[in-house]
Amino acid sequence: MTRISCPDLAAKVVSAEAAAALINPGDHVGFSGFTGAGYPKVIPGALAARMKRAHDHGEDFQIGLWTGASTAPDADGSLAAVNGISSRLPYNSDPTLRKLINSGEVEYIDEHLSHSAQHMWFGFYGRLNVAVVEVTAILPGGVLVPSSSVGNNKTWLDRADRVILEVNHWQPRDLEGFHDIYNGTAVPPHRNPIQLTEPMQRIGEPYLRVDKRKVVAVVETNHPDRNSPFKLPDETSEAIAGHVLDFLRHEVKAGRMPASLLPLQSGVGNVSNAVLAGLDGSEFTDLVAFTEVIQDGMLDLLDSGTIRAASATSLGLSDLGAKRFMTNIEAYKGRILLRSEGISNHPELVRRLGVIAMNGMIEADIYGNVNSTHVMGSSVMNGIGGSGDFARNAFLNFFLSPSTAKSGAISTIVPMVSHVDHTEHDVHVVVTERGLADLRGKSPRARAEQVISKCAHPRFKDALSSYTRRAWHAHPHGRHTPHLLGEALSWHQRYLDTGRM
Ligand code: 0RQ
Repeated sequence: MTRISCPDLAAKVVSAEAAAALINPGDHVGFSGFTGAGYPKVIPGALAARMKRAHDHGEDFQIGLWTGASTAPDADGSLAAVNGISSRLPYNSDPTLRKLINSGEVEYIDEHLSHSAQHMWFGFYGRLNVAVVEVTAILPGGVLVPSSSVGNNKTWLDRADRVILEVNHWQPRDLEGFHDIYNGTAVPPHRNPIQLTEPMQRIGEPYLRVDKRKVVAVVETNHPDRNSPFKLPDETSEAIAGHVLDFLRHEVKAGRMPASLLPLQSGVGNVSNAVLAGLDGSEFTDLVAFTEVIQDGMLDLLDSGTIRAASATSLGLSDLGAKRFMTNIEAYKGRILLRSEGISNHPELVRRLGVIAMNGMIEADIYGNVNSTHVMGSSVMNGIGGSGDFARNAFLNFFLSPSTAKSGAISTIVPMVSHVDHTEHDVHVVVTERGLADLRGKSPRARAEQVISKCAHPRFKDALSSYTRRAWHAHPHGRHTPHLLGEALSWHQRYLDTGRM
C-alpha cells in the first residue's frame, strides 16, 4: 500500500544512490535518529559508497553529521568506516566512530541533548545544508507521520536548506497518533512557558511539517531499526536495582513522594534496564515515565500495568521488543507519546514535573562528582546524552554503576573523578551493588564517609579511607573539600600504567 499520498512528493521518489548524490562534500547534514530508532536506513550506506569512491580517487569527501542521539552501525558506523565524518554532535555510541573521535580524527561536540535543537536555532552550529529524515508516511499536503523516534527532526526539517525523506515501510503505519510535536519554541527574548503540566499531556500535533519546496528527494525503504538486545539482569545489576527500590520505598514512607512515585526517567544500558525489571516485580503500580528512550524494560512495565503511560522521544527497542510493540500496537496507543528531544528533556518540564532520574555512570568520587563520559579522563565512551538534562533538574537523581569495572581491576569510586559531568552540587544518590549513598543535604566530608562506606568495593575501601584521612589532616586551613591532588590524579594513572586500558 502506498505510504506517499502527496503527489508533489511522490514525484520526487528516487533511488538511495540518486538521493545521496545530492549531498556535497563539506555539507552539514542533519540525520533523524535517536538510539537505534528512526535513523535513515539506506542513504548513509549509499553516501558512504560515494565517499569511498571519492577517496579512492584522492578526493576529500567528509560531512559534518548532526543527529538526535546515537544511530546504528548502518548509519554512523558505515560513514565512520570510510572516514566520511569530519564533525559529529550531539551523542554517539558507535564503536567505529568512537575510535575516530578518540584518535582525534573526528571533532566530537558532546552536548546536552536538550541543548542541541536550541543551539541550532540560536545559530551556534552554523548552517544546516541537508536534513535526511526517516518518516512512516507522507500524507496529502506533505504532512509527515514521524517514525520511531522524533529527536531533532523538527528542527532539522525547519532549518535545513534541502530535505531528503526516507519513507520506511517497516515502521508500522499505525504509528500515526503516537507523536506530539510542539511548535511553540521561540528564541529568547520571545519565549513563552511550555504549558505542559502532566507527563502525557498533548501540547502539539501528531505530525511533522516540511516546506515541500525544500524536499529534493524521497526514498522508499523497508529496513528494521537496530537496537542491540539487553543482557538479562545479573546479580550485580539486580543488587543495584534492589537498593534503588528500597530507597524509593523509604522515600514514600517518609512522605516525600506519593505511592505512585513521580515521573520516572531511565537512562540507557543494562543497569537501567535491570532497575526497570526490578520495578516490574515490585508493589509499585500506576507509575508514569517522562523519559528519553522507551527500552524493552519499559514495555514490560506497560504490559504489566506497573507503568500506566510513558512520554519519550524514542522507541529504542530490540528486535524482539519491536515485534512485541508492533503486534500489540493498539494497546500502546495513548499510553506512549513521542516528542521532540527539546521537549522530552526540557529542564523546565523535568523540574516542574518532579522527575526521578536514573542514569548510569563511569565513576563517582568521594565527594559526589560524577563522570558519565570519559574513561580515565580522556577517552569518550558515548557522551553526556540526556543525563545532565534530567539529573540537574530532577526532583531526585540516582547515578548507578557496578563498584568495579574491567573485571574488578578498576574502582568506580575514586578520590577525584577524572572528568566531571555532574558536579557534587547536582548529584543526589550514588548506587553500586554494594549499597546506596544518599548525599542530599550533606557536607563534603559526610558525603565522602557515605560514598566510601556504602558504595566502594571492599578491595578499595581501605585505600579510599586512608586517602580521605590523610587529605583531611594535610590541610589544616583548607578542610572543606580536602584533596591530595597529586595522589588523587595518580589513582587513574596507576591503571593506565598497568596497560590494561
Ligand atoms: O566497557 O564493555 O568495553 O568493558 O564502560 O559500562 O558497565 O556496561 O554500563 O552500559 O550502563 O554504560 C556511563 C557508559 C555506562 C552509560 C555509561 C566501561 C565498561 C564498559 C560500559 P566494556 P557498563 P552501561 C539517557 C542518559 C551517559 C549518557 C546517559 C552512558 C563500558 O550509562 O553512556 O546517561 N551514560 N544518557 O567496562 C573504565 C571505569 C568504567 C569503565 C565503566 N570506571 N573505568 N571503564 N567502564 N566504568 C540516554 C541518552 O542520553 C541517549
